[in-house]
Amino acid sequence: MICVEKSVLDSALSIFKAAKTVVWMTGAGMSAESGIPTFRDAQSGLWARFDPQQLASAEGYRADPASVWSWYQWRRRLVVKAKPHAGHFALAEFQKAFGHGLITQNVDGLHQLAGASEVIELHGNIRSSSCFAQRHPLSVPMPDINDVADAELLESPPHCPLCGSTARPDVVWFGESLPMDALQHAEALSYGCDVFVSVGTSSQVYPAAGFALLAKSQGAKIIEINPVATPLSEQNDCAIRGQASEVLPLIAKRLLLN
Ligand code: BV8
Repeated sequence: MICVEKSVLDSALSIFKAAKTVVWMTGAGMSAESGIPTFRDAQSGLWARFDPQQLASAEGYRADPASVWSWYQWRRRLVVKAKPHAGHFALAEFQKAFGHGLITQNVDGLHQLAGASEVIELHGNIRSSSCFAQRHPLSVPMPDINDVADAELLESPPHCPLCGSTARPDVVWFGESLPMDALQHAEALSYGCDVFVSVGTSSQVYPAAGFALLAKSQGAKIIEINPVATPLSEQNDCAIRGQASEVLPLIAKRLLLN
């Protein structure tokens, strides 16, 4: 339990209360407390046992489709078990009550499960699949909720009935371009906001990590919610060193009830 200093919270709240347009951008740290490992946290992160940069790439898939597909099936089992936490619900409330923008790097769909309607998914969504060669949509059901999430389980990807190519998740891999609509929508929101809040991201993956800098370049205030500092921290107007599931409801209590 990380206690947020009252002075820091008050400073963030005064920024929110003076704001006209607020944009939130979340990363893997937003889903950590829902049981989905982050990419970088040493003790449980995806990097700890695998090299996501290798596995989350077309080269990695070409080299070994079964291992990459199995890694995603392991992650899909964690996603199917994951529930949104109080932080996800708080962001959905900010969207409903104040029209705040919501951009996510996450592929787990937890923001939508918490009731957020307009979610800009920069890196796609692990819940849907398509074929590697032609991107024909494939319906590959999410694993059963009782499936054991076994990272060692090796399974072959299903084949596309149209072209015979094998299945891949509908996420954006390293070296792949982000969906143009998501990119343009995120750019427009970042360009036009006067407060940009970064939640649970190490701010190391681009172009996502660039949106806070774009907002800053237009005069927006930057708030960072993360237990630790990141490369973005030197741009912060306010850093709340805490966990998403604790900090966001604290802000919601003060913003929504006043
Ligand atoms: C592209 C889907 C171009 C897959 C992911 C400059 C410009 C453009 C590109 C680049 C560039 N420099 C380098 C690149 C290449 C690359 C890149 O950024 N590499 C990095 C490693 C340097 N970018 C790309 O390849 C992008 N593509 O630009 O294409 C192009 C142009 C033309 C033609 C062809 C290509 C594509 C990047 C998208 C990759 N896909 N995800 C999948 O999920 O399998 S990225 C993936 O990693 C996640 O989606 C996420 O975005 C990223 C991990 O970052 P975080 O979310 O920040 O997570 P992380 O674990 O790092 O940090 C968690 C944080 O949470 C920590 O700070 C921790 O302290 C905090 N935390 C922990 N617990 C909590 C918490 N915070 C709050 N509460 C808690 N409880």
